[in-house]
Amino acid sequence: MAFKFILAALSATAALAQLSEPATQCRGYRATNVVQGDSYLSADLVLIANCSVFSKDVEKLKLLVEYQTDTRLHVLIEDADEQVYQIQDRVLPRPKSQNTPANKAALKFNFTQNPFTFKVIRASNGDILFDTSSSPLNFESQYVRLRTNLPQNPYLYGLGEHSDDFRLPTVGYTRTLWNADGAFLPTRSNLYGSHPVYFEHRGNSGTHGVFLLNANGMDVRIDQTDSGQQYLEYNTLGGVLDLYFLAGPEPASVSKQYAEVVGLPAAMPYWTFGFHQCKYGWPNIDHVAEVVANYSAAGIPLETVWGDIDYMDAHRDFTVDPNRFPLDKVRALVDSLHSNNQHYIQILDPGISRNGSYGPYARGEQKGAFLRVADGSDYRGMQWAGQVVWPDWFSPAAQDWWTSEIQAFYDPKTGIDVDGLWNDMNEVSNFCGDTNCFNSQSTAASLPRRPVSRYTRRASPAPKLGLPGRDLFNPKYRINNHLGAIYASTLWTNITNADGSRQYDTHNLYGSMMASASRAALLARRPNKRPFVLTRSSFAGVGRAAAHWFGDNASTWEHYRTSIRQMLAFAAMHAVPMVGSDVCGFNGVAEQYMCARWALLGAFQPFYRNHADITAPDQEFYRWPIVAAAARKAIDVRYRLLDYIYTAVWRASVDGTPAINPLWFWYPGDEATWTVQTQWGLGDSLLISPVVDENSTSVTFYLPKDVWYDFWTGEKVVSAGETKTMGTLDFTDIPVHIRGGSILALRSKSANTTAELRKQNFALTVAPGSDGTAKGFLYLDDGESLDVGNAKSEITFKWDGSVLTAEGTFGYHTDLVIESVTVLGQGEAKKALAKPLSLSKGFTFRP
Ligand SMILES: *[C@@H]1O[C@H](CO)[C@@H](O)[C@H](O)[C@H]1NC(C)=O
Ligand SMILES: *[C@@H]1O[C@H](CO)[C@@H](O)[C@H](O)[C@H]1NC(C)=O
Ligand SMILES: *[C@@H]1O[C@H](CO)[C@@H](O)[C@H](O)[C@H]1NC(C)=O
Ligand SMILES: *[C@@H]1O[C@H](CO)[C@@H](O)[C@H](O)[C@H]1NC(C)=O
Ligand SMILES: *[C@@H]1O[C@H](CO)[C@@H](O)[C@H](O)[C@H]1NC(C)=O
Ligand SMILES: *[C@@H]1O[C@H](CO)[C@@H](O)[C@H](O)[C@H]1NC(C)=O
Ligand SMILES: *[C@@H]1O[C@H](CO)[C@@H](O)[C@H](O)[C@H]1NC(C)=O
Ligand SMILES: CC(=O)N[C@H]1CO[C@H](CO)[C@@H](O)[C@@H]1O
Repeated sequence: MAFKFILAALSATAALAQLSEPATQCRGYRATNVVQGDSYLSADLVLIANCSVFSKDVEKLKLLVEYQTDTRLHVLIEDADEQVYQIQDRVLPRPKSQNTPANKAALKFNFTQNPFTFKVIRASNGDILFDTSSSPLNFESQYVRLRTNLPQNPYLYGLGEHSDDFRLPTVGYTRTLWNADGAFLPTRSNLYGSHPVYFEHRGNSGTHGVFLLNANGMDVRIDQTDSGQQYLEYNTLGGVLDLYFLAGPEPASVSKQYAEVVGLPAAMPYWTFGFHQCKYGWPNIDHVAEVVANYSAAGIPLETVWGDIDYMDAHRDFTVDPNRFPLDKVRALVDSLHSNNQHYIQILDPGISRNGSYGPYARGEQKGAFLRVADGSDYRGMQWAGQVVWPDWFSPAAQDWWTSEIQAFYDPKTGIDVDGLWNDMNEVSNFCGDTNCFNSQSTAASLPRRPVSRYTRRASPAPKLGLPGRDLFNPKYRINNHLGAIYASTLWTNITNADGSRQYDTHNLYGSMMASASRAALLARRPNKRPFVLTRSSFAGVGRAAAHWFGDNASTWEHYRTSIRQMLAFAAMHAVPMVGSDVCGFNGVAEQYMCARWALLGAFQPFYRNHADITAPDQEFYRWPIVAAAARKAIDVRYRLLDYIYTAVWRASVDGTPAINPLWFWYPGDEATWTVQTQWGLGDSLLISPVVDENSTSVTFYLPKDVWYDFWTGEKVVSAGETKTMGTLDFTDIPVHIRGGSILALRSKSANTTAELRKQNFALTVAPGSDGTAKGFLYLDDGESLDVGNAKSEITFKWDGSVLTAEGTFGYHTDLVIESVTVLGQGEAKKALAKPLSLSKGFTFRP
C-alpha cells in the first residue's frame, strides 16, 4: 500500500554516468605476500598510486580467495584494518567453506600481481567468466569500483528489484540498488528491494552466477567501452568486495548454489496458497464482512481477507479505530473466518507514532527500541501515523519490544487472532522529503524524557562497522536514486544504529530485518507454526523470513506483463519463491477484461492476492460477471493443482530448486527461450502462456522442441521448437501446457477453502515424454508445522510406458487415495480405479 506526496523529491538530475572511464592516475593495487594453500589463496593488496576519484583511497587491502565448495568460489577484498562496513553476520549468516582442493573445483581463480587483477575461469572448458584485467580496482572510503569484461552481447539476468526486461539491457544500462518507495515509476528506477546477484547464461557452455554481498547503495553499470568492449561494473558507496561465484552449470543449479549462500527460503503454510483479498480503503469492519459474504455468495473461494491501515486508529500499529473497526467486531469477524477455515492478516508499518500517550511508543521508548540522533533523542520523521520514530532492528531491545507488542495485540484471547503479518513502508519510507522535517525542532514537552546517558555511542567503531570520517549525507559519488539524495524520503543516512553501524551502510537491510523481526515475533507467539510474513522491502536472503509482492503497481497491461518477469527473477534468481503481483493492479482503474485475465495469471503465481489502492474503485472478483467467471475457473484449477504448487515451493525451501522457471532453465541450449519473459514454468512441469495484450483473444508464444500436452484438453502437441498462436481465447481462458515426461498429482476436486481441499482425494495425470516415460513428485505434510519431523511423505511417481510406480517415504499419515489415473496421448480417457491407490505406501500399478 501506498506511497504519497514525496514525488516532489524526485530528481531527474541524479548523476548518471559521472565517470565513464577510470581516472588516468588510478593504477589500482599491487599484490604482495601471496600465500597459496590447497583450497585458498591470500595476499596483501597495496595501493600503487594515489587516485581518490570520489573519496580517500584505502591504501591497504587484503585478499582472500576460498574454494568453498566444488561449485562456489569466494573472493573477498577487504581493508587491512577491517574497519570498512561488512554486513553483520547475524543479518546474513555466511556459509562456511568446505575447503575444496583448488584442483577439484569447477571454478579457477587466476590473477596478475602488479597491478592486481583477476579472472574466474570455468575449469571444464576454460571459459573466462569474470575478468577485471582491463580496469584498475578502486577501493575508496566512499566509492568502490570493480569492472569485469564480458563477452559481447551477454545474456544477463537478475540484479533486482526492478521492472526492466528480464534479460538485462547490455548497453548504456544502470541498475541502481537503493531501496525506495515509489509508484508510477518508469522502468530503470530503483524499487523496494536490493538483490546484488546476476546470472549469466552462455547457452550450452553453462550458466553461472555472481553475487556481491554488499548492502551499500550502488550503481551496476552494464555497457560497452568506446572500442566496443562489453563490461559490467560495480560502483558502490562503500562496503567491501565480497564476491561469490556460482558455477552452475545448469541454470537451476545456480539458483540452488545462490540459496546456499543467502539462505534457503522459508517453507510456507499450506493455507497461504489460497486466494487472498485485500483493499486499502475498506471503510469499516461491516464492509469487510460483506466482502467475505459476497465472495461466498458468488461461489468464489476466499481463503484470506486482509486489513490494510484502515483498521488502525489514526494509522497507528497495534490499535483499532474504535468506530469503524471496534475490537469486538473485528474479533467476531476473525472468529467467524476461523470457523469457516478462512484466515485474516493485518498490516504493520515500521513508523511508530511519537505520542507519549500511545502505549507502544511509550514502551518502546522505555526499552530503548528506537533509532536516535546524535544527542540521544528520538530520530523523527513522518509516516501514515504522523510524527513517527522507527525501530532500530540492530538493537535487541527492538526485537523484544516488537515481539511483546505483537503478542499482546494479537493475543487470541483478548486481541486479534491474526494468521500472518504484512510489513509495508519498510524501505524505510519517510514522508519527510528532506532532513529538516522535525529533527531541528525541540522535543515536544508532552513526551517522556529519556536520560541521554542510557544511549552509549561507541567512541571508535568496532571492526567492520564502518570507516570513520565519511560524509554520510552527500557522498561525492551519487547513485542514480530516483528519489534524489540517498537520505531523501527515508531515514537520515548518518543515523547510528545500536551496534554502531550507520544507516549509510545498512539502509538496504531495513526491510529484511523488519521482516525477520516479524517472523521471530510470530514464532514466539506460536512456536511450532510456520509463520507467514509478507514484506515490501527486501535484501538478498529475505526469502528466509518472508514472502514478497511487487508493491504499488498499476492496473495496466504493462504492469500485468511486468509482473511475470518480476516473478521469474524473484523466484528463480533471488531465492524468494513466494511472490506475486497485486492482482488486477493496485493504482488506477481496473478494467474488467484485464482483471479477468489477471485473475487467471495470478492463479499460477505462487502468491495470489487481489489488492487495490484507496483511490482505486473496488475490484473484488465478484464485481463483474466476466471476472467472477474467470476467477471461479482460475481458483478451481489452482486448488486442484495446489499440492503441486505447494510441493514446488516446499522443495525450494529444502534445496533452493526454483519453484518458478524461466523457459531457458528448462531448455538452456535453445536460444529462442533466452529472452522469453511473458511465459513461465510453474514447478517442473507446467508452462503458462497467458494472453498479454489488451483486448486480445489470442496469444502467440514459444513452445520449445519437446512433447507437450494441452492441460485443458489433454491434446498432445509435438513441437519442433515453434512459435504458436492460440485463439480464440475466452476471457476465462489461459493456455497451460504440461511438459512431456511429467506426472502431476492433482486433487480430484477443488473446494471452497484449502482446509476442505485437504480432504479431497488425488488424481494422477501421466504425460509421457518422447521416450514414453514420465516422472513426478508429491510432497505431503500437515501444511502448518514448522518442524514436521518424520511426518511427511516424499513420493516419486514413475511411468515406464506401461507400469506406474510410487516410491519414497510415507511418514505422513493419510487415508487419502489416488482415485484415478489418466495417461495422456493414448486416446484414452481418465481411468477411475476400481481399487484406489493408497498414498500411505509405495505401489506398482499396471493400468
Ligand atoms: C598518497 O598520498 C598520501 C598523502 O597525500 C601519502 O602519504 C601516501 O604515501 C600516498 N600513497 C601513495 C601510494 O602514493
Ligand atoms: C593463469 O595464470 C598463469 C600465470 O599466472 C598463466 O600462465 C595461465 O595461462 C593463466 N591461465 C588462464 C586460463 O588464463
Ligand atoms: C455485497 O453484495 C450486495 C448484494 O449484491 C451489495 O449490495 C453490496 O454492495 C456488496 N458489498 C460489498 C462490500 O461488496
Ligand atoms: C464451503 O462449503 C461448505 C459446504 O458447502 C459450507 O458449509 C461452507 O460455509 C463454505 N465455506 C465458505 C467459506 O464459503
Ligand atoms: C496523542 O494521542 C492522544 C490520543 O491517543 C491524542 O488525544 C493527542 O492529541 C495526541 N497528541 C498529539 C500531540 O498528537
Ligand atoms: C546527522 O546530521 C545532522 C545534520 O547535519 C546533524 O544535525 C546530526 O547531529 C547528525 N546525526 C548524527 C547521529 O550524527
Ligand atoms: C480495447 O477495447 C476498448 C473498448 O472497446 C477500447 O476503448 C480500447 O481502445 C481498446 N484498446 C486497444 C489497445 O485496442
Ligand atoms: C513503484 C512501482 O511503480 N512499482 C511497480 C508496480 O509493479 C509493476 C509491475 O508489477 C512495476 O513495473 C512497477 O515498477
